[in-house]
Amino acid sequence: MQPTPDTAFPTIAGLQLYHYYGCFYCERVRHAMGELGILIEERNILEQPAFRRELRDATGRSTVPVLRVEQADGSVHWMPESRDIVRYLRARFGEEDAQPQGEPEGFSLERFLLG
Ligand SMILES: N[C@@H](CCC(=O)N[C@@H](CS)C(=O)NCC(=O)O)C(=O)O
Repeated sequence: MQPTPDTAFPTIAGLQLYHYYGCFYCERVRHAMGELGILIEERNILEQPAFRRELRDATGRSTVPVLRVEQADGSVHWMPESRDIVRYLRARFGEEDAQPQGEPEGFSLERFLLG
């Protein structure tokens, strides 16, 4: 049987987010998705062993989040690191004139989630 993604609504073609709930770094990516108003197919590696296997086969690890990106030429790029994923999504789907944010000191939950 084929594993089923978590997302029930139409999603952006060619993008899949390997994740699980309760993972802070995954939450950072989901927060950015909400901010950008985009839906990406979510593949929960704890609920679906087949997704975990796909991830391990591709990256050699089961660390999440990882964004699977199908490129125009048909090749597939596996993008780990929540900050890199957020940066990629903002560059691709964000406002063109959005300014990059600086790096203020001290911990802030909001900054953590915003990436
Ligand atoms: N630097 C990574 C950290 C990712 C990370 O540590 N993810 C945890 C879950 S929150 C994980 O997958 N740990 C299990 C493992 O590494 O196998 C990021 O920002 O994406």
